[in-house]
Amino acid sequence: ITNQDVVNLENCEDEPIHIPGRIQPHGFLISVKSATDVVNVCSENIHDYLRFTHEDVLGKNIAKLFNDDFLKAYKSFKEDTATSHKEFNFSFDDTLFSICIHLSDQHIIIEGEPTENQFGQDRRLYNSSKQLLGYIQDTLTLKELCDSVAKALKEITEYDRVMIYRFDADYNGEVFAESKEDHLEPFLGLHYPHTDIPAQARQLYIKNHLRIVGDVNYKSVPLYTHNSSAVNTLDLSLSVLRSVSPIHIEYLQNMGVGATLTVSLIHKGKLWGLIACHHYSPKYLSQEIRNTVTLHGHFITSQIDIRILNEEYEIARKANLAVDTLTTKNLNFHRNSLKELFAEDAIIQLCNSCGVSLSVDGKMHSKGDTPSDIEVNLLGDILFDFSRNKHFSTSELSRITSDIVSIVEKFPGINYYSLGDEHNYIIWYRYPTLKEINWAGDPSKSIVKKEQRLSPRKSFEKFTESVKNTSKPWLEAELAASSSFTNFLINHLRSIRTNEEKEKQ
Ligand code: BLA
Repeated sequence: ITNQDVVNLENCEDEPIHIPGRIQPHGFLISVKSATDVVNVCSENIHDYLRFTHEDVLGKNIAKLFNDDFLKAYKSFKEDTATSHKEFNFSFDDTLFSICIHLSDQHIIIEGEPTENQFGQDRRLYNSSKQLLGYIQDTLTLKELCDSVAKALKEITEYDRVMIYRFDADYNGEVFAESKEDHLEPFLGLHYPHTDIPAQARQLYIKNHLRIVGDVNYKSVPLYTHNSSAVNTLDLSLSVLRSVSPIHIEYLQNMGVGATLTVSLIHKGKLWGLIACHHYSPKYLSQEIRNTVTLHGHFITSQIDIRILNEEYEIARKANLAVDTLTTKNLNFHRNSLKELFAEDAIIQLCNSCGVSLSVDGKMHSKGDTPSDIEVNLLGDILFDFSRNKHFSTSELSRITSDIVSIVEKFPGINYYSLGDEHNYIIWYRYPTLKEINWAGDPSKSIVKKEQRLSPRKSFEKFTESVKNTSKPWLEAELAASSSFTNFLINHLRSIRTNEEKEKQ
């Protein structure tokens, strides 16, 4: 990622996507001032759906526009301060609408989309949810669960492609699971740069969990206030019809997509990923199916911790076993006892390293594949300063130093603990894993500047990047094991020194 992109990225993030002043055309929107019940904003297309035009409704009290049944629902929403969102089906002039009401600052926003009475759908949705519980019991890893959910959602929603998209720590993403029509090329395993979904969009998706673009080629509908002047201050963050960013529309067009559905996967308050669905022609979804997709999203996120724990459990068990092998040895309190510890393979296995060096008062002990003693001494000094005499681990040593090229290249994984001062420390090492990342398009060209306007990339052609000089990351369980062994070592060294003091006297 170059500096040029960083400049552009800030611009991408500047787009105020929550106040577009426009909606998608597959429904109408009116906004009512909560204090007065007077309509102050209306979409231009309301006449496509209801008896009146936007001029008819603007400035009117809502009681003059709708029948008693509707007003009852409106009032109950207004009075129920615990609910910020209400959905129901309602008929106007024999047309059934799916209605969403929510609060936006001082406004009550009412959105309506024509919907069909889908008899028998309840049972179908119930069955699919029941199936989901089955998946939860039958699948072990998070990956397996996501595969099953993608498959189930493809059946329920009938989108051409359903993906579970997962973010890394920098919000680059990867298609983690996918279910698609056979004739489509797979996106599974492809990576997408963080610039594809700018920060303000990710922020919005934490508040509003579901978005639909019904027809990528739609013509957006303006919102008007009194005197038919355009409105671009009404906050549509929680609106279901919000018109999406034109830059994102261009992106979808470049991808050849016709309609999308996206559901946020939120874990511990952060955007963990997205359920991203593509269709290659326009597509709309009933409220019931949308809710089912959202429910599936919750299923996934509720399982993240449990699944990761399952996967790490086995690693933790082995690591603890290795630590036990070492700490339950019957050691004497002389320096030669360290040799005994270093005779055990467990000392490198406890955190799945390829080697370990221990410096005690400047004397080096090592096991497995390690740098030379001279190199370790240099590294020890660097890590002592960098860690401020504490603990430091990395899978990419080159991030903190390029001084010792041979170590940076051969042992990019470093797990360091100080044992009190610069002459006493332990370091575990890891080899590099040559990693290839397949990007959907060159990530350094993810933003194009065209006639002073920002544009997404045109090409999603596979671009392979080799990442060198990184090891596998150190897992929580491996760090816990090395930390616990280090504590044992600190106590053991203390006993040795006390013993030496005694023997001197
Ligand atoms: C939004 N970009 C998004 C969204 C996705 C992606 C999923 C959310 C849209 C939604 O929820 O409907 C990206 N879509 C993807 C990816 C895949 C996919 C990675 O299907 C993978 C298969 N986008 C750019 C550039 C800019 C940009 C350069 O590529 C800015 C200059 C902006 N993307 C952008 C904006 C949004 C967005 C502004 C918010 C759209 C909105 O909600 O209004």
